[in-house]
Formats: sequence, structure tokens, C-alpha cells
Amino acid sequence: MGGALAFRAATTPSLVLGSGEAPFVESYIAGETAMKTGERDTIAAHLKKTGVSRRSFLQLCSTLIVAAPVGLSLTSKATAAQVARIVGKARRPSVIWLHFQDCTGCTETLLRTSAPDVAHLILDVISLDYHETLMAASGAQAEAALRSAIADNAGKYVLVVEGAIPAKDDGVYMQLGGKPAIQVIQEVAGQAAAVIAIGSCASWGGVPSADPNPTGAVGVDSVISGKPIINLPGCPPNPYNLLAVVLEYVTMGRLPEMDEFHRPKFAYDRVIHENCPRRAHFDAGRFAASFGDEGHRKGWCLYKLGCKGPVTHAACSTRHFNEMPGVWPIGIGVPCIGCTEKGVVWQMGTFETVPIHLATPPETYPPIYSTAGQLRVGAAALVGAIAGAVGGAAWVASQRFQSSTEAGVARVAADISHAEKAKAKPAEKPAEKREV
Ligand code: FSX
Ligand code: SF4
Ligand code: F3S
Repeated sequence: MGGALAFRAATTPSLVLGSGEAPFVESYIAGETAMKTGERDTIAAHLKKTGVSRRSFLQLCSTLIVAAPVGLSLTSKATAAQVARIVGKARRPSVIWLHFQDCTGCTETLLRTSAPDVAHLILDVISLDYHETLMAASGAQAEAALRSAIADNAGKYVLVVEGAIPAKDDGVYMQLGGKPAIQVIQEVAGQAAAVIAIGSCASWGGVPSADPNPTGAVGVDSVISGKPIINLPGCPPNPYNLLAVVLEYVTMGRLPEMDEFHRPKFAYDRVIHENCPRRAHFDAGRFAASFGDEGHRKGWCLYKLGCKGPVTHAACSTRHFNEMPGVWPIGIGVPCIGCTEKGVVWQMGTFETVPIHLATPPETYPPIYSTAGQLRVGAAALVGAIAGAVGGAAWVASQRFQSSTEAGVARVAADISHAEKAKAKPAEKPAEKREV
């Protein structure tokens, strides 16, 4: 194939998308020419060249705001038009996408958007310069395409990794072009600007790392160091998280704020249980007891069927898949298996129940026992009268923006301390009965 571009949408059945296909493929040919001359279009110029309407682009920017309403500098802009202005000025980011031990579900989730336009748009906004599943080339041609993509964009490309890396026995269990996979990822990551691990397999080993993990499958951050790495777990993950991270990186020059597991907080700060549409049934004690029973058919809580929503950090309950409302595991009656949590999926039994310790976020209702027990009632009333709604709003705001972990820890600490105080306090003597 030659050149940096190894992507030919028309050759892949999943991308034969009808009338819009011709300009889509042409856009990549245009991109290839630009790269050969050392230039790379701005996103706005590229979209114009390929005939994408401003309306479609604005729709994509609106979707981005919904996907990442907080936690990104980019989407903190108030309107889709403002986001579009910033994104439009950025150069199309070069993306090199490598596959290791995976099922290709991460790629499928990106391409199988319900509206073909969305897949087109995502692949117009980024410049996918190498992707083994989508390219026509194979064998030596594919190897040459990878070398070329690296050379043309050295130090600037974003490396997206899909799948786990087999590290046991010097990586002998997976060879690519005659080299161990572990060597390939280290070479390609070495010249990347940043690395995105897409899916649970790339983030921490996922399915291939399930016991007894015969190949020693691990996540990207176990074999790469010295590069910014961000994990987007999910089996499969939501493609908008990828788009949001890539665009934040190219427009703002930095990766979003991450949690301790290197997941972007904008998508993984909350547990599923907090925003689950079945939560009212959980709170009311209405549970499906077996698949197909009355509770299951009525849409009751799936906790007793092994739902891992109470301990699983992900945004699935508010950002469904394929742009279709209700399309996510719990939405279709399947318990969450905790696919974004390293210690949950593939480590716990599918129908095993998880401990409930983060079930009562203070934003749903205030703690049962206040931690501010130092004020006497009279003083508290006075402070309350002065501070009024302002203080109350500030307290509520501070509680709302705690992470679920912080909120849960604070809540449990308050309850434990109350219980201890109650234990320490001598029991009041019951009033003596008087003989009348
Ligand atoms: Fe893993 Fe990707 Fe699970 Fe599959 O390819 S995250 S097995 S759904 O999708 O790597
Ligand atoms: Fe939803 Fe699962 Fe929580 Fe039930 S246990 S409310 S189904 S997340
Ligand atoms: Fe995974 Fe649970 Fe979401 S299984 S896709 S984290 S609902």
C-alpha cells in the first residue's frame, strides 16, 4: 500500500455503509496526500473537504458534551458551537491502533454506531493511520505500512492499544511479524506522544488474564513506562470516551484528570448503582430472584442475580451504547458483570453478590448522622439563620462533587463514629416505676 495510510474502509464489510461511503473513503485518500507532503489538515478543513456538514459536526460536539459533561477542559465550554470552534482548529491527530490478545469488540463498538454518520465522523476527526482490522494490507505490506505510519508521525501520534499483552515466557505466546508482541508494543509506544489502552484487556489484562492466565496476559502499563498512559476499561468500552480523550489531548495538550487506576474521572468517577434506573427498586427491596421471574419481567433490581453495579465505576447507566436509549447491560435485563473493574469481572463469580458499602451517596440524601456534632442546637440555629441558603448550597455542592469513594468512606466513618459514641455512653436508667 505504501504511504502512512493503511486504512481502506470500503474493503471492510462492517464499513460498507451506503450512500455516504464514497466521500468517506476519499477523505482518507486526501489525508494520505497531505501527510506525504508533511502537512496535516485541521479538522475543520478536512471535514469541509470531505463534505461533512456543519450540522453533523455540531451534533458530534453535542454528543461529546453529553459524554463528558465535566472533567474535560474542552467540554467545559458552554456550547457545542464553542467546542466545534476549538476542535475545528486542531490538526487531525494521527492515531496508530494495535491489536493484541482481544476479541476486536473494542473496534466493533467504535464502528457499530447506530447511525453510520457517527462512525464516519469519528474517523474523519481522527486520522487513523494504522489499524490492522480495517486495513486491506496484510503480511509484509502491513509491516511496511506500520513502519511508514511511525516514521511519518514520530513523537506525535497517539497509540491506541486493544487487547492484553502476553508477558509470560518472554512473550512467546504471541508473535507479530516474527517478533514477540511485547517487543512490538514497546517499539511502537517508544515513539508515541501518548498511549491509550482501550478496553479492559489492554487496561489490566481483561478476559485473557482470567485464572489461570496461561499466557501471563497483562495491561499496557505493566509493559510500558515513561509515557502518558490512560486506561479506558470496559468490555467493550464506550467509544465516546475514546473520542473525548483524544480530542482533549489534541486541543488542550493534556490527558484528562485520572483516578488511581488511570481511568479518566469524567467517565469512571461514579458507580453504576448511583444512577441506575432500577435503583428505586433496590431501595424499596424489590429484587428479581431468578431470570424470567415476575420481578425480572417487571424490571426490578438485579442485585440478587449478581449485579456488580454497586462496586463498578463506569458511566453506562447514563451513557448508553450505540446512541440508543436503554441499550446497556442492565437496560436489557442483564446484571452488570463489573467489566470496568479489575478485581471484579473474571475474578468474582458471575452470580456472586457484591458487598454494599457505597449504596448511599450523600447527594441522594444527607448522612443519617451528622459529623458536625460540636455545635449546640442554639448555636447551630444561629449559624443556620445567618448562612441560610448560601451555606446550605455550598455544603450540598461540596457533597455532590465528592467522588463516590470519598462519599462512601465519609458516610461509613460518620455511622461508625455514631455507633461508637452510642456504645460508650452509659445507658440511661429506665424511670423507676412508682407504686400508686
Ligand atoms: Fe477485550 Fe476488546 Fe472485552 Fe473484547 O477487543 S475489552 S475482550 S469486549 O473488545 O479487548
Ligand atoms: Fe441497578 Fe444493579 Fe444497583 Fe440494582 S444492584 S440498582 S440493578 S446497579
Ligand atoms: Fe460493563 Fe457493567 Fe457497564 S458490565 S458495560 S460496566 S453495565
